[in-house]
Amino acid sequence: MADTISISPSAGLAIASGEIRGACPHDCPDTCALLTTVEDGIAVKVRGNPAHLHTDGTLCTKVSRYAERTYHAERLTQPLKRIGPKGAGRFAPVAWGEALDDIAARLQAIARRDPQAILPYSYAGTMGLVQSESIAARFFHKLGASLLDRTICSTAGGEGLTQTLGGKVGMKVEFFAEAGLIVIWGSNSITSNLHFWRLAQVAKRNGARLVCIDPRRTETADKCHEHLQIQPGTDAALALALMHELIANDWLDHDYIAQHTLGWEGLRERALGWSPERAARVCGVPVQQIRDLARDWGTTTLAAIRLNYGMQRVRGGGNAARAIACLPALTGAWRHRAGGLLLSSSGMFPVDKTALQRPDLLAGRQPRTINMSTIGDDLLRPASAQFGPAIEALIVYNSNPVAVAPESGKVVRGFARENLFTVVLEHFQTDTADFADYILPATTQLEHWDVHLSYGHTDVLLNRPAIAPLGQARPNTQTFRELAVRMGFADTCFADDDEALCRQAFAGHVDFDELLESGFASLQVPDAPFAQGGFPTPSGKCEFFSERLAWQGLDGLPDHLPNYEVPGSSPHYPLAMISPPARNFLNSSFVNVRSLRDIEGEPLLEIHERDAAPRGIVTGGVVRVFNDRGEYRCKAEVSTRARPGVVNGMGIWWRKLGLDGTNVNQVTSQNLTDMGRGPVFYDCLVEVQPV
Ligand SMILES: Nc1nc2c(c(=O)[nH]1)N[C@H]1C(S)=C(S)[C@@H](COP(=O)(O)OP(=O)(O)OC[C@H]3O[C@@H](n4cnc5c(=O)[nH]c(N)nc54)[C@H](O)[C@@H]3O)O[C@H]1N2
Ligand SMILES: Nc1nc2c(c(=O)[nH]1)N[C@H]1C(S)=C(S)[C@@H](COP(=O)(O)OP(=O)(O)OC[C@H]3O[C@@H](n4cnc5c(=O)[nH]c(N)nc54)[C@H](O)[C@@H]3O)O[C@H]1N2
Ligand SMILES: [Mo]
Repeated sequence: MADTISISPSAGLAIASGEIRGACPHDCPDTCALLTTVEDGIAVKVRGNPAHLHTDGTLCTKVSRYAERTYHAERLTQPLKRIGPKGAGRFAPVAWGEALDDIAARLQAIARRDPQAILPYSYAGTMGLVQSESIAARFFHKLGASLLDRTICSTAGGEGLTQTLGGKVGMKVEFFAEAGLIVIWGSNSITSNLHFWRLAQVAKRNGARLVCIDPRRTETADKCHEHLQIQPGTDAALALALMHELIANDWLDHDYIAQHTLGWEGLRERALGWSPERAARVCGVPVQQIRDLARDWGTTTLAAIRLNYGMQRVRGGGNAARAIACLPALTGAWRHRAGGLLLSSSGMFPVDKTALQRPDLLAGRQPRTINMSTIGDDLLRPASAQFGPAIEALIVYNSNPVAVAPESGKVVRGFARENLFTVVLEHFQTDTADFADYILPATTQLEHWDVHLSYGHTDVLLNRPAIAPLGQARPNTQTFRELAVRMGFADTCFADDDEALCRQAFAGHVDFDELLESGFASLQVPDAPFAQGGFPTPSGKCEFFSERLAWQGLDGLPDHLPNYEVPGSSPHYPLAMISPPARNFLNSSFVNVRSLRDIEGEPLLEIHERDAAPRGIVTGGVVRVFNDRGEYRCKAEVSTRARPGVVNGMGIWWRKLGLDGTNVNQVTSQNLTDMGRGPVFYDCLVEVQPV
């Protein structure tokens, strides 16, 4: 099956007809294997590859529309140059050569003063290792541009996990199907991790108990046996109370604790301070729910946690991930392949980042690092001894910061600076592209090579181009290669083609011929990776106590850190707001795909009857959601999906496709998490009024 046509790797283009193996590029744990049907050079259908275990022949609604997105009437197919005022979104076509000559000249002029005034801004629009940070990273390293701290999604939880387990490691996802208890924690799996949900369904049919921990009554919560609808940002309190009950009832694996953990005495003492009653008050759930979950966790042998990043977008996100990551070691759940925890599997992949990104091109320079989560403040910062030069040029690729970064009022003001030179590589004229001086058209996954790891399973996937680039679109790599030539970067690494880069990513670890042949290859990972300990921490143990954190002057033990914006702490803004993903969008991607936007309707705020009634808010009415940082308008839905006191502003709409040219990030803050310097999208107080 598949690849019935011959592809010329050197040309990098597919022609004619057939079925091409690829990989879904989107920022999602599932990383599906794709089969694209091509007829006369046109991609007519994209489906899930049935030969790939984790994809199992099924795609989500969004990606099954990938051809619609690719051939979208508004796809950018030629370079554009700004002709109107900044942010007005008015552009005229320009030749590639002219655009690149001018961009290179502008960057060179800035770099002569200080290359750190140039900043790349990218995230996971594509997760492909080649079209994200390969030639682009080499380019910015060679230039000596500011480095970007890529914190916008997962660094708090990632850091918490690393301090406790030693890395982004955990259970193999397939074994959730065999578990007897699955705790789905901070994850709306039906929306954001569909292929895991299929495994949870298998377990459920075999008698497993499913428990969901989420402030929102999600579609996933509806289908679990139990839902702990906690107050946002109280997960660590809940985890500590669970430990309290494990201790009080001696539901502990003393042998596992003695052999494979570090810091038990301290953790024990900390947990004993968290009675279920105390946690119930903090979390806002019945005490019996906490006791019941502790009993289930303590008495089920095959007990597994599917943790996701939804719980770490608050001040104490890193600590919360740490506390939760202690639970499987306490009961020895790791002894079994269907026990333990999975937040992210990405740390298990032996990616050769040094080969791809070539940090040696810095040649001893140590540019400053800018945190992508505070881009609003940083674009508005003047030069200073502490900050260094003001940011004068921004090259954006694989990201839509004007829509997705917090406190967008400031982000917009920053992007609107007349003295900021902005280049955006994109598929579409997004909110961010509106502010560009040049927009450069990029290829989609159907049009370029790439290779992928996954953060939800343990297979490497290869993506072959299925069709020729649309119009004049170019892979990100090609754009940076050509810029490198114009900047006079002579290093031979800038000549590596995309297939060569795909080979470099896992060289020596993954058989590239296997990837070429089947489109995917599984890593060799033990079924129960920590059955005998062997955590990749400095001590080799599960570190309840982290010396590395203590050295940094932080608490070595996990604790509950209340949100920056706890309900009750502000007289004007009584409601907590979370802004989780909408099912038919992927962050801000797909918002412009008509058929998907039609399903989502309009930007929506879910609000509980108890909060809606006194404010005169009714379903379908327009409301303004506001705080001191800004305001945005959307439609209200009075719904028990919201817990009293918490509103759910479903994300992440393109600002210009919303009701008033703003979106939910108008009200989120640039505060940072306890670990990992991440954003706190779900730690946000607002007021809501009918309009
Ligand atoms: N359809 C779709 N799929 C996606 C995405 C998307 O936008 N749309 N986004 C992708 C991305 S970028 C990522 S990072 C991944 C993971 O994406 P996540 O952002 O983790 O997405 P969800 O799985 O929806 O999990 C968020 C859940 O956490 C809940 N939550 C909010 N605050 C708290 C809290 O304080 N505690 C707890 N326990 N729960 C809380 C929310 O209500 C929501 O149901 O999914 C990816 N998959
Ligand atoms: N309020 C609130 N804000 C959030 C979140 C939330 O839950 N609530 N979630 C946060 C999270 S988890 C994340 S990960 C971030 C996501 O933020 P981003 O990584 O910025 O994700 P997207 O909004 O999907 O934007 C990705 C862009 O990359 C483009 N793109 C895709 N592939 C390519 C390519 O090959 N080349 C080029 N040049 N461009 C490409 C797409 O067209 C799209 O416009 O948002 C964060 N923002
Ligand atoms: Mo994310």
